[in-house]
Amino acid sequence: MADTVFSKIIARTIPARIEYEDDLCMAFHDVSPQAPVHVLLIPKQPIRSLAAVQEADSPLMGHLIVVATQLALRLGLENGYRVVINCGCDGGQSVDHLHVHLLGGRSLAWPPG
Ligand code: DGP
Repeated sequence: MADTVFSKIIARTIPARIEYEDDLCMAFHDVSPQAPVHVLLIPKQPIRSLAAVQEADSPLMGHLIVVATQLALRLGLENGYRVVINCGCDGGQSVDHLHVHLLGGRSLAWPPG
């Protein structure tokens, strides 16, 4: 898989506001926040997109969701939040490294554009 901006953030060759890190994943603040809290959670393993996830990735995907809920608590999103994974062109994915958006801190409209 080609290097993306997110692998460079994992390697710390470009800076990011890192909020959380463990052996499997990293969370950092989005450079272009769409809500008062907008954190991206990425696996360190470079999976291209949600469409590339395999059965064997189930524990990793579960871990990402659990960490997202813990970050939501830590970041004060007690009124609720949204967890989004954009996939492919029509899904609005712009970086080819699977990432989970955690958005909150305001009331979020539905449906998305
Ligand atoms: P998506 O459209 O779902 O692929 O979201 C990609 C997000 O990544 C988008 O909200 C902007 C964010 N992003 C892109 N480049 C960088 C970067 O260099 N640093 C950080 N922190 N976020 C980035």
